[in-house]
Amino acid sequence: MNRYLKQICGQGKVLLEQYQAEGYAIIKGLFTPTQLNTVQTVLSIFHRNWQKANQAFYQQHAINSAYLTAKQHLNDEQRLMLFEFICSDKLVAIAEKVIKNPAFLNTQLFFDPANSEKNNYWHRDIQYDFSHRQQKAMLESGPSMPHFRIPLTSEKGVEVIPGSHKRWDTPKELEVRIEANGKHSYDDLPNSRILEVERGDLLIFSAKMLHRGVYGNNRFALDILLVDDDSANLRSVSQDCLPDRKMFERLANPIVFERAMKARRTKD
Ligand SMILES: O=C(O)CCC(=O)C(=O)O
Repeated sequence: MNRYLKQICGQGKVLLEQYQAEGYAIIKGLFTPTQLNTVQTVLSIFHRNWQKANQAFYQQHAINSAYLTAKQHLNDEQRLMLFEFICSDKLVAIAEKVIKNPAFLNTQLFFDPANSEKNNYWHRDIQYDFSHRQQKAMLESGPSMPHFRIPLTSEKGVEVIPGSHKRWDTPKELEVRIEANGKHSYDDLPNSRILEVERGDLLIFSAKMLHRGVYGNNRFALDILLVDDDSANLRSVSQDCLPDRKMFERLANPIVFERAMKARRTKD
């Protein structure tokens, strides 16, 4: 572990406290240019192939893609590079500060919409699968759902409502988020904070909180989704997105993927 990482991990309590209190934390200059160059090469190949396969969706709606480690758009050598990065000592040491036993859930790639008319939108990631009652319960307890965002360009980042990962919406926030009473989900909200990030930084934010993307600066950011190994969400991880057995010996911390495999095996 290098000196900087030791120092960050030594500040693990501070990191955890900020993440728990505000729903996000930024670690400046964590990644070296060499690490990022390797990842960027693979992400660019993925993005080109994904765009070709999803032209209409990309042109009209998309702001992100997912399942980067699957076999559809990358060969095994390229996938291995992503797996190596995902379970590198650096990321895992930091993930362990905010999650007890980190397990791999998914990856996403965020970019600027090709459609310049596309507005950003306030949301919580839990709103798509759960009722309001269930969402409220998940905000009171339940897994924290961190995204580990690695920006490949300096970008305007994500706009968040600090603290909203553990409380329900104010009446105004709810109207905007669900577009009630003539409000739009892109309307500005009070008490928001824009989390600008630079290449080299790591942003950790809870996807349970009220947030929206801030488009521009040709953003290109990898989100790694890790969850605690007892999360029910792990049952949805596709085998196709996990490393093959023979790749395991090349990985620094294969346990992150092994936990996901174990959860899949016990799903029935
Ligand atoms: O960067 C964005 O577009 C927002 C991020 C987001 O919506 C998400 O991670 O759920």
